[in-house]
Amino acid sequence: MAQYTRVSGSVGLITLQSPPVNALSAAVRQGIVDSMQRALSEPEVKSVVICGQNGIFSGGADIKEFGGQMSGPPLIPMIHAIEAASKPVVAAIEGIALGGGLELALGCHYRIAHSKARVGLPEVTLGLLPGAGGSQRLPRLIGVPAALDLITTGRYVTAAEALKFGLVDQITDHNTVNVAVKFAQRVAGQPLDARRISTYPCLCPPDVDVLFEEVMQRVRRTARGAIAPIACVQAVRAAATLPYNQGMERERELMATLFTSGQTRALQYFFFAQRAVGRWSMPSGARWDTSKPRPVHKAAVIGLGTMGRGITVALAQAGFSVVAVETQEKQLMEAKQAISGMLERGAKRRGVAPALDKINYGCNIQSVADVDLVIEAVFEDMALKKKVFQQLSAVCKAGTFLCSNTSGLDIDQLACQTRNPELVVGMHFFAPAHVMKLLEVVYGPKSSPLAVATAMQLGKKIGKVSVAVGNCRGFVGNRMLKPYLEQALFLLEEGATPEFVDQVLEEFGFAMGVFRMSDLSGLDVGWKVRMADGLVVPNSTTGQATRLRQGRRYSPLGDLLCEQGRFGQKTGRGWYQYNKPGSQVAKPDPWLHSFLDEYRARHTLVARRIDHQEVLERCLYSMINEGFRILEDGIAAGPEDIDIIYVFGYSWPRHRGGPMFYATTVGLNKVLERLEHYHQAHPDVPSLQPCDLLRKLVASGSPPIQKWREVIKKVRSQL
Ligand code: 3H9
Repeated sequence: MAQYTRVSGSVGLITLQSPPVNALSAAVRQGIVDSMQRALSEPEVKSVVICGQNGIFSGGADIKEFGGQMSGPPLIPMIHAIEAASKPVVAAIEGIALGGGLELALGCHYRIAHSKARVGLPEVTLGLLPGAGGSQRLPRLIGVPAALDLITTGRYVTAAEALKFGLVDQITDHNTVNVAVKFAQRVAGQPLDARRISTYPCLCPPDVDVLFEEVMQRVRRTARGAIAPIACVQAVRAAATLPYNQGMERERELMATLFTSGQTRALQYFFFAQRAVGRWSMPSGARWDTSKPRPVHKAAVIGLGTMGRGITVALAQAGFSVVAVETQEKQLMEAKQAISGMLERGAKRRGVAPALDKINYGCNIQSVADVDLVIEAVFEDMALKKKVFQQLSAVCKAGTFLCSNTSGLDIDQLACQTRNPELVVGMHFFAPAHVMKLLEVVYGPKSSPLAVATAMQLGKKIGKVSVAVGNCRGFVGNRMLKPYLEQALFLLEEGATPEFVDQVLEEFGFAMGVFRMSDLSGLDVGWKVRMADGLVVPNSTTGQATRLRQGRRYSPLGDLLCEQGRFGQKTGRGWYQYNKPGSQVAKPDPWLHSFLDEYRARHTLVARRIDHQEVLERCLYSMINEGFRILEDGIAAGPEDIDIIYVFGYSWPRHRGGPMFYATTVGLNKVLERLEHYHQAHPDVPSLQPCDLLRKLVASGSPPIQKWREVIKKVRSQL
């Protein structure tokens, strides 16, 4: 709702009241309409101020209303009525004015912002455009280039930046509402014609066509199939080329197209999923709201390879004191230099001082004795990690949390090396660790809710999206990657090329196809793991046994490449060829094509024509099937956890919501039917066998994803 009061005798004050972010729900819109009518009809009132309660102007349209029947007064005419009002209306912006919230402020005649406020039009991140006049008013107020930047990226700007753009008229460090009320008294009675943004001409640079062309090209390149950024450019172009009313008509048409696209549904699901993962729970019943974290002041990182360096930077940048330990003298010197460089570059970008003094380096594990939490990031080798955990347990003060950055090893085995296994959890960062948003917090059977809560909170403080997951081989992300990689290799055996498989996956929206990604991360990483698992048979040549391991189909293609020293980008050869080692420009490699031909001939495999659909279905549905198994096993508490991990950690296209949400858009029955089909064709590939949970969901009528947890609970209780 919105509360109306009269202040200082002549100012009508409208306060938006809809906690927590004063979203513009039907009740709020009705409140604004009623309050405006009152303010305009009361002769004593000479001007109006609109503000939000609890120091927040507004987080925009109420996203929860999008799925259902719209009720209450619509936003667009409401904002037009404010702009057309005969008395000056001043927006008092505290906290945030986002999306529809900023559009409401743009309908006001003046905008006063607190210096700590942030404003923006983030609709594009929800698969929409600023559809309450924002796409037409913003370019008229701040010019086409700046408006294109804000609307196509959805980025927020500080009050100071907003002032520079001319987006707000004044900023203040004092009580914004009081300042706005005084301002409103001052401007009462002044003419308003020059204050109505919809009447402004849209100022364009002389080369505006070139600008739109360039922006459109950039947006298409980075959108990876998302349609909202393109619609945003089209809407701003309408502002630049059409009279306001026609521009509004174009905004409405584009908005209608976006609203009916599946993409906005996926992105809205994703918005709520990001918040849902913070409400973690463990199979023991421990939960986010009943488990208190312990404060961490000082942390340590053990092992300063690529991951350890990134983790050290992430911690220092967030203000933590860090003890960074590397036992090899040469590595330590190199790491020091690299970390300082990363901190300096980051600080320059953010316009702050580099946090160099937050880090103390050491070459001895004894130097971590007094820290509150340790993150071990040594080489991915169980024996080595066990030794480190034994040492840490002996050295650290009582109560220190011991965390491992392993990407898939058994947390329980590490916990068993320590005196306090309840203080051990996994903190699986993704490379580069100071950039990538995802953190898997892995709890073992002995991990305490205190340890999980502390790791989750630490993740939040260093700007990560943290997801609590159970302990199993590969946790959630890498466990699901396995069948995906496996299918990609089988497709090569059956006739596809790496370029074709990658092209299909990139057209789907992945930043990188599976083979380009393998080349980037290094083929030798998986090779070592497979060797440790006893899967690699060196110099394997022919015979059915070569393609069968431990009773299931196996492709030795990756192993054969590694035997040739083809480890990917770092060696200049992998699934592709590169100009030189370390280069990132992948080119198809004729050698690889003949190698595949010879391989098929040796194994009497007849190459067949494989189409887009088969690549997508086999790679994605086998991965999704593993996701259902993960839910069934209780490794992830809900589908949102999996989807967040895949979007933030594995470049799954956000506008498709994540693998589990994507399954709902395909239709669970179709996913099941196709898995059955492929499993029949490949009975020696267990990852294609549909899992029980998927069957149960289909049998119970494919409920919406928000209801899956109930079915999962039932399935688990039957186990
Ligand atoms: C729009 O405006 C369209 C128009 O152009 C045109 C229409 C015709 N609605 O994030 P938090 C909930 S599109 C409903 O944890 P923070 C959120 O789910 C909108 N609910 O807090 C959470 O609920 P719960 C454009 C909303 O302090 C709670 O509030 N606006 C909305 O870290 C707290 O949120 C946006 O895209 C909403 N608009 O961050 C802004 N916003 O506690 C979206 C939040 O049950 N919002 N909730 O989990 C945000 O970016 C952040 O929430 C914000 C606060 C920065 C505001």
